[in-house]
Amino acid sequence: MSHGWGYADHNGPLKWVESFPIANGPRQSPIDITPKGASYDSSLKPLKLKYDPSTSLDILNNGHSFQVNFADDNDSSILTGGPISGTYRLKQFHFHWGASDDKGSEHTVDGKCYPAELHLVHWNTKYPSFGEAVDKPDGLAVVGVFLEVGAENHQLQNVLGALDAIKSKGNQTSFKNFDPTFLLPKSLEYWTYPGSLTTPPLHESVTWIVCKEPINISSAQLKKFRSLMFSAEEEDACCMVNNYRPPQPLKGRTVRASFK
Ligand code: E5Z
Ligand code: ZN
Repeated sequence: MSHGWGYADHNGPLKWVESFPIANGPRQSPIDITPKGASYDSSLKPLKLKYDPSTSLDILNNGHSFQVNFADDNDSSILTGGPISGTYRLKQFHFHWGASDDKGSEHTVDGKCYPAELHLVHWNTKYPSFGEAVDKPDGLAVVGVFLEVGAENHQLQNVLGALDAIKSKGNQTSFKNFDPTFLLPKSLEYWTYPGSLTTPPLHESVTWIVCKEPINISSAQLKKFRSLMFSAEEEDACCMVNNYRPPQPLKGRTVRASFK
C-alpha cells in the first residue's frame, strides 16, 4: 500500500490492515444487518435532522468518493435524537457505489446489497472540532441511506449536474444552497449500532444510524456516479467504481431497531 489506500486489489479493503491494524478491531463497519437479529428498543427516540441549505459550501472529488461539505461553525445543520445524546453537526455527505447496479452499498440487509449508499457525516459538539471528534468513541454519527434503482431522483439532479466539474481527484467547485433533507426517505425508522469509519483510518468513532427505507435513483443517474475518476488529471484514468468496503464481523455487537 505504498501509494496510499484505495479499492484496487493492491491497496483495497483486504490490504488496509497492513497500515491500519484497527481494520480487525472490535467495532468495524460496515456490517450485514439481520433484521430478525436486531432488537427493538422502545427507548430509542425519533431522529431529528435540521438542515439549513445556506450551510452547503462546495463539492469535492477526494479520490475515494465525492463529498458535499458544509459550514460547521454553528448549529445551523444538526442531528439530535435517535440513539445519540447532545448535538451533532453536519460536516459532509458522500456516497459509495458499484460498477453495476447489482452491488455497491456498504451495509447489507440479510446479505442483500443495494446499488449505492449515502452517508451523512455529523460530529459531536462536545468536542471542539470535527478533527478532535473523529477518533473519539462517541465522536461521530453517520446516517446511512440505501439507494435503490427506480424512478429518477429529482433532488439528486443538482448534485449530478456538478459532477462534470469534479471529474478528477482533487477537483472542487462551489456548491451553495443545497438542502440534504430532500435526500432522506419518507420514513426515518432506523437500525443503530456502534461502528467505525468505513475507510482508513477506520477510527472506531461512529454511531451508525441506517435508515430502513431506501431512496430511489435511476440507472442513468447511477451511471453518472461512475463517470467520476479515482485518478488525478496527470494520472492514468481510472473510473471511480466499487468504492465500498464489504461487511465486517459483528463481534458480539447488538444492532437495535427503532421500529417493531
Ligand atoms: N464512510 S464513512 O461515513 O464511514 C466516513 C466518514 C468520514 C470519514 C471517513 C469515512 C473521514 N475521513 C477522514 C478522517 C480524518 O472523515 O480526517 N482522519 C484524520 C486522521 C486523524 C485522528 C486525525 N486521526 N485525528
Ligand atoms: Zn461513507
